[in-house]
Amino acid sequence: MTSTQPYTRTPGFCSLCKSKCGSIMVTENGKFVAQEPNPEHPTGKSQCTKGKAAPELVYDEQRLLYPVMRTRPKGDPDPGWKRISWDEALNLTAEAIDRIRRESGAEAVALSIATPSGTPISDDMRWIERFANIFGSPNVVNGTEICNWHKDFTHAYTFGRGIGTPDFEHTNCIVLWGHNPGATWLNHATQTSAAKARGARIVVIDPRRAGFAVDADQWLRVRPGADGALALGISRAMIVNGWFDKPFVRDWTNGPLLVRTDTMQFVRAGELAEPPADSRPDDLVACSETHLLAAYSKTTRSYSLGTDQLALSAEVALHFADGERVTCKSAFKLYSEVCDEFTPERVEQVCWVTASQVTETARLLFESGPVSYYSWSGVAQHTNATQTDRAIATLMALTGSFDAQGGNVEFGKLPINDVVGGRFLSPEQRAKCIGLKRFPLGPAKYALVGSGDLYRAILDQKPYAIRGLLGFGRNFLLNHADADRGAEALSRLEFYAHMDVTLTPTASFADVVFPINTPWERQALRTGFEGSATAERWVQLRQAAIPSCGESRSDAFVVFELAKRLGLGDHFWEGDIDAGLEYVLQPLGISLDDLRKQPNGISFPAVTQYQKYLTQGCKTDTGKIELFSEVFRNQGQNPLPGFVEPAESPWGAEERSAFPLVLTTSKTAPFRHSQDRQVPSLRQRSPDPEVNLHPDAADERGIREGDWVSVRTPHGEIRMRARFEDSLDPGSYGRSMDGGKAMKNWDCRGMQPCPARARISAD
Ligand SMILES: Nc1nc2c(c(=O)[nH]1)N[C@H]1C(S)=C(S)[C@@H](COP(=O)(O)OP(=O)(O)OC[C@H]3O[C@@H](n4cnc5c(=O)[nH]c(N)nc54)[C@H](O)[C@@H]3O)O[C@H]1N2
Ligand SMILES: Nc1nc2c(c(=O)[nH]1)N[C@H]1C(S)=C(S)[C@@H](COP(=O)(O)OP(=O)(O)OC[C@H]3O[C@@H](n4cnc5c(=O)[nH]c(N)nc54)[C@H](O)[C@@H]3O)O[C@H]1N2
Ligand code: SF4
Ligand SMILES: [Mo]
Repeated sequence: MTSTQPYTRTPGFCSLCKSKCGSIMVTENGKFVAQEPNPEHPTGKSQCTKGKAAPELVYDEQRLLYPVMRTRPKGDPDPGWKRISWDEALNLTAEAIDRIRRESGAEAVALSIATPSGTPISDDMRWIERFANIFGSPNVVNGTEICNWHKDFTHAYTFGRGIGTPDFEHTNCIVLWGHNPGATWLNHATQTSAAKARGARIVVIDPRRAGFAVDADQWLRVRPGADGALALGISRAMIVNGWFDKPFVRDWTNGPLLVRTDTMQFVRAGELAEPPADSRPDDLVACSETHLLAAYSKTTRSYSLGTDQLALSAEVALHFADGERVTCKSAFKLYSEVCDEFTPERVEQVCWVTASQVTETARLLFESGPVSYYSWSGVAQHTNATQTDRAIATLMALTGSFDAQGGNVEFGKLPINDVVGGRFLSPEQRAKCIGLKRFPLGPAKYALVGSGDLYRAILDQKPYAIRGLLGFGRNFLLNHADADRGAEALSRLEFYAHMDVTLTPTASFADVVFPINTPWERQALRTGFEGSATAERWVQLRQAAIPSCGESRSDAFVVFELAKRLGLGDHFWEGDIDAGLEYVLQPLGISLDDLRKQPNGISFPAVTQYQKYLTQGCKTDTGKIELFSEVFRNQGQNPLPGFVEPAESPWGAEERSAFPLVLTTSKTAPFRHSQDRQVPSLRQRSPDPEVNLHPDAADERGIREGDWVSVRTPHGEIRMRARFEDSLDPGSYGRSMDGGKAMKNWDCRGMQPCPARARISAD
């Protein structure tokens, strides 16, 4: 490209997926012609095929370019879309949700949001969440239950914060646990490769040998959904061989604290016949190797004895003030007892990983610290994700790398004004979140709702009726379980407005659909990229490379306009999005204009503070990393990590012969979830929905490579093309690459979350 050509090259960033790669947007005579990597940007070293296909996404013929409303009944195969003006669409929507709010309360209107890790909705997510809070709805469906619940939320029950970021620059060992960054997070993959090149060890836990598994130091081919047992088994090997950071576990986990074995609650000093000296009644209690009792204050997070005197593994019979004598064990001892059940031999049987690999991995983690890790969809999409996460998190606590250089850290975030505004949602409204009663520790605690709960509220009015939905992209029918029930629920909504780039199967149940533009047609402010200390302190305003196609607009525009019509304009800068963004930036002392002048972004000095727990403790109930969670216990959950067999596994199922295979899922590099199948350069890389299976499993069924086959679960059926993959477990295992989501297969409803029991047969 030379300067004589009529090209303009503007720095931006690609927001199509989690990676948020710094990019250069190229236009030619007002037409967007290319997106290229931007090596000067902290996340811009490389670009994937989807990023490269950006112009095809922009000029895609399937795009919705005008607002439309339906003219035919819901459920009719043809919604009879009629073009309407933006004003009509906005007025109709505002009137409908205002009416529902007046009649049934704001909680009767739910919001759904597409994933910010696989769509550019991240550009405007803050405004959608702000709208939910200010409008007053505690019912936001964002898919956390099948995506990130474990790593971002469950993790906090153990560590007081989410998984954080692997400190790629300093780590000596990276564990990829159900995460395949080569296909899903380019910036993570680039940094993992760099760490590997300078000698970091790589451990991959994945049922298939993909990405970094190919030449990992350890690749553990786990049975889908059996990760919890594997984690407990590795922990056991670390404990029995002494391959763990004992001083760290003693000082910074709640391992030394004593638990009554009769009630499974922490011992309180006040209940003891002879409380430790100088203790307060609500202090917790630990003991020394010689059974001298020590008080622990949750407030000061300190013991009355030096921690070097504390016994980590303790069992004592204590006299209580009510005259009872109760056996009490330290949390670490209880945890070790759970792990003890998972001998290498048992793990081999349950997890399909060899016994020797369990021990070798435990030793490798001990010898190659500091250890960092990332765990994502491979763990998230199972019914046992919460307990599996507890098992993985407590295993990682044993390494002592938590928040240390080279471990998983929280890099310093930029001080910006929060506009999401959780404070606007009153405690009374929060308490109305539809899943809260059933799962008080789950997503509902954060005013988030699973699709199952949404469908129940719409169809069964339980706990009350959801009557309206504002759908920001989320494609329920292709990405969530039980699509038939989903379709039924969506068709029963009194009012449903959907915002999308294209008319999806989910949108076909809407009353009104708003056309949303693509990232290259809109401005977006990003305050902090992920993956490194420098990236976290990078602020950039992406400018629109071209005007929006047709009448498409951003999600922010929809939100700001709806707010005005609902009398909430004062919370939305009376419709002035730039004013809102200026407010976000205020504490940084920079303006949008400053950012416009520096389109590559502005970097703020990166200061990484490691081991913050040394001064601040952990934001958990006991102020320490929780091997034992009284919070879980008090809600009737297992206070200790444990292995729970996933609900849909054929393991132990009665009618195993009907569905003998284990089906799981993974993402493919060219596509994001239900998207991108219409993009020619991407589709040619994977023209058909594919199921991978071991050649022996195929042979048994008379299936040849490339055959169309039926994949059945107890819930539904899909046709896919068979691809052989000899890295999979040979006996009884198949894997769906494309869980019923190809655009050409919009009618493939009914796939369940994984692992599912499945049967694969020749067509
Ligand atoms: N079988 C199977 N199911 C899965 C998964 C799997 O791996 N296998 N993965 C699960 C995971 S991790 C997730 S996060 C969910 C994802 O579930 P969804 O968030 O529903 O994911 P997508 O299919 O990417 O749908 C996003 C929709 O948003 C639209 N869209 C794109 N850009 C924008 C925008 O800027 N604004 C708006 N308003 N809309 C936009 C797209 O056109 C598309 O219709 O799926 C889950 N379901
Ligand atoms: N190209 C592309 N990139 C994406 C997305 C996309 O759709 N396409 N989606 C974005 C989103 S929303 C998300 S959540 C992330 C997810 O990013 P990843 O977590 O990397 O996504 P997956 O490929 O679903 O799962 C990771 C690995 O888990 C393995 N796996 C399957 N079952 C199990 C199991 O039971 N145990 C273990 N240990 N592993 C298992 C799969 O074989 C796969 O290699 O990707 C983001 N980036
Ligand atoms: S990995 Fe690809 S799709 Fe994701 S942000 Fe980077 S270029 Fe865009
Ligand atoms: Mo996700």
